[in-house]
Amino acid sequence: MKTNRRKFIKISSIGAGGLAMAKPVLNWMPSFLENEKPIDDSKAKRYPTYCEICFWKCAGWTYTNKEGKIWKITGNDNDLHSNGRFCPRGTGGVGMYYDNDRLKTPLIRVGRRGNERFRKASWDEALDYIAEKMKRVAIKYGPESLALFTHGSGGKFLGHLVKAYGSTNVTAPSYAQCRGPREVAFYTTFGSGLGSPEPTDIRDTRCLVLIGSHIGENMHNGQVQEMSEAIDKGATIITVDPRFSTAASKSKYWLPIKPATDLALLLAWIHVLIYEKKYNKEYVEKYAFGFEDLKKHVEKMTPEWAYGITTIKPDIIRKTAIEMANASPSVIIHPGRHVTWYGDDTQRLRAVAILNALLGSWGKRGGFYLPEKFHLPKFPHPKYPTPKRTWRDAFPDKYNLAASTIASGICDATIPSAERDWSYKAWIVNGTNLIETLPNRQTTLDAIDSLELLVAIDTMPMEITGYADVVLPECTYLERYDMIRAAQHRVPQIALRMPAAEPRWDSKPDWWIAKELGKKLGLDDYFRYDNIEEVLEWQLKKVGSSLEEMRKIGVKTFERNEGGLFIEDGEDFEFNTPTGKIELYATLIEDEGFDPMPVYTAHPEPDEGFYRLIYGRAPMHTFSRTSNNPNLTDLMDENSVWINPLVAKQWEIENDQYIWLKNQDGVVSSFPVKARITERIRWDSVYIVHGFGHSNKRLSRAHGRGASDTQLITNVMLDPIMGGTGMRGNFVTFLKEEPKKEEVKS
Ligand SMILES: Nc1nc2c(c(=O)[nH]1)N[C@H]1C(S)=C(S)[C@@H](COP(=O)(O)OP(=O)(O)OC[C@H]3O[C@@H](n4cnc5c(=O)[nH]c(N)nc54)[C@H](O)[C@@H]3O)O[C@H]1N2
Ligand SMILES: Nc1nc2c(c(=O)[nH]1)N[C@H]1C(S)=C(S)[C@@H](COP(=O)(O)OP(=O)(O)OC[C@H]3O[C@@H](n4cnc5c(=O)[nH]c(N)nc54)[C@H](O)[C@@H]3O)O[C@H]1N2
Ligand code: SF4
Ligand SMILES: [Mo]
Repeated sequence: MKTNRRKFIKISSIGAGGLAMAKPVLNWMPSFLENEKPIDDSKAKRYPTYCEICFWKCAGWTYTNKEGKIWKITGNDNDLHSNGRFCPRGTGGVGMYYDNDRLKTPLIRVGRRGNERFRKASWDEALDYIAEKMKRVAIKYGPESLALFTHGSGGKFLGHLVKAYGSTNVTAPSYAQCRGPREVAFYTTFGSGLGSPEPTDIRDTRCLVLIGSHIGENMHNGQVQEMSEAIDKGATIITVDPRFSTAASKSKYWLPIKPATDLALLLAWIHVLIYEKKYNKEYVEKYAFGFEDLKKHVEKMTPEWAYGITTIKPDIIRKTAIEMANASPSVIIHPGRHVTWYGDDTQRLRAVAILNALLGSWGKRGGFYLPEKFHLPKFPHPKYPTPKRTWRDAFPDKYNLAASTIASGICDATIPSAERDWSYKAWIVNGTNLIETLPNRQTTLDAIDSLELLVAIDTMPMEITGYADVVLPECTYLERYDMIRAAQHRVPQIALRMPAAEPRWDSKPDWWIAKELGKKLGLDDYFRYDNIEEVLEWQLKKVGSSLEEMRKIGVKTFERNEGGLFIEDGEDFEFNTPTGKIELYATLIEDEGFDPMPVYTAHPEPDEGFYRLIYGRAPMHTFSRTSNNPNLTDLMDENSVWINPLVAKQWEIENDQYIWLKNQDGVVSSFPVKARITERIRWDSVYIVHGFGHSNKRLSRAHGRGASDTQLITNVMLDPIMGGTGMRGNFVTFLKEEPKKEEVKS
């Protein structure tokens, strides 16, 4: 335990700046216990789970105390995602269970949509209502006009239901609002996307380059731990960020780049590596396609050229390029995760992929490993019907390289238009708060206005539930089974989630909701089991395990059987691209009519008196999902706006003064936000943590606290290659007085 404790403190010193991770546990208060139904068969006990507070999905244990009540959560020592240690959010997950603001019963809307007036309903009545509407939609418009938006584990069950019903429109904002561009960029370069967890071999890297990616505030557990290990082993960290992030504070080089210009820096680095002959020649000759074209392409993109664009000095650009080259192939230009920034994101990430290729890091120790995931057999069911239409029909000849459905695209295609002869008519929204998640809120509201059915399945009364016709309360991850976690990693591993308590109030798991709704839709054949344990037992037995075994061990590790973790030196290796090589020159992108090599284009800049709005994460919160969590609000209960002291002086804004933000389209933040005056941000930008400024009054701790970045993101820079929504082209100015109501648009 001693060594664990030491490491545990170390992670928090990269992350929450030393703030005690154990605080949420100590803070656990009996006053939350009202209504709790424990599983008290064995009193003090531990139950395996994997965390749902973010999508790293760390496996751990939920402990119950002597009364059999949920007490604390810790990591599972054998889990590759957590190495036995949870981040502050994961530890604070207990608060999600004890939050008395939770949704308690099914609700059916009364009156106008969005007026937030509901009546309580039984499950039977609520599901009958939904089934009736779904049947009508299928007859009138075809089942393809229903879409499922889902983020989180329960989506698997609902996805199955929706496909059985006849629609393939299953989408998550974690693609076109998050990692989509990097998946397309890496796929078109290396023939493989990245997935989650990213296969970055950070623990053994000698040089880690972070372009915006703010590990340490972005608390993806394994990465934070590996970065800490790499720093201990003397790795060089280079951070490119207009803000002095936590990662920047651990870096040898901080490059405070002018926002929106990263592609110029990346191209200049490529120039230096090629023209100063510092790239990994052997690797490139053996595996890469298009080197001569690339060389010609970047001929004039010198550090001096990039200096004028990025404000990063030429000698720093050269020095950092040489640092990377010296570490080759144990170097990682991190692809980042939330990469939908400026609309040319696929091309920026292509430049990141090309740099990694020139440095020979793909498939190499200390670079990118070749991940493997465990394949669990699928529980048998009849074939799904073939839909007449898919989401692609709404965008003929567009976004062909997008591998997943585009959430914002479905939203757009819900608003009737003369250009289309059909539009979406029904949404099921599970575990995603679209009002705070999709940019351009007015479009989301217009789409919702055009719907004949909106079902929201959530644990909390979030903004999206306020607009639903029917709200269904899901129980939290601590009160339910879900599908076995079988994520990729260095070796294949599976993890079980099981309940540690009975669901509070009248909440139910998604597997149950999908099955019962399926029955009411006459789809019984797709749900040939009485409960989820049967499905899990069937799957586990097929791979030589059992529920009984998994309940004891939580995670099970298997041997690799798809080849080595790395590409051996000199090994012949065929990449899954049209040329079978790493495509420095991307033929797939060229086939779609776009530049096969990334080209820098300048983006609009703020007018006088306006500042670029950038946003990111705080170590103790996940998006909007934790901002009401009683344990985590204790650590941070509102966001603040970071402003450079020069700017603050000019505006006569004091530290901690509450102000309002107004964007380029005249939208004013609904609530005031505290100013944080700090040298840690460039003068041309302001920064806020995403997930605050909640407008739903039922969130007793989060309502009205801080500002919502989403509300201020009304200008979207669309990625023409894959439909991602670039969200960092918005500019704000400051209002020191509360604006008159008529000025406030939403
Ligand atoms: N403005 C702005 N927009 C963004 C981002 C940003 O930084 N700024 N980030 C983007 C990124 S990277 C991503 S990945 C997306 C994420 O966006 P979302 O997927 O929408 O994530 P959350 O905001 O956490 O919303 C999750 C919802 O799930 C509910 N929930 C939590 N647990 C459960 C559960 O067990 N069951 C059910 N049914 N519901 C549950 C929560 O109460 C909440 O309403 O947002 C994107 N959009
Ligand atoms: N604690 C916590 N951790 C999380 C999450 C969470 O909600 N909470 N969410 C998870 C999810 S889904 C995702 S996708 C990831 C997102 O995490 P990352 O992929 O690390 O996020 P980024 O989009 O890189 O955005 C944040 C950083 O970009 C910087 N930035 C802004 N504009 C520019 C620019 O023009 N150039 C450069 N170089 N930098 C810029 C900001 O200052 C900030 O430091 O985090 C994950 N981890
Ligand atoms: S990183 Fe933290 S919040 Fe995310 S799954 Fe792991 S413990 Fe949970
Ligand atoms: Mo994300």
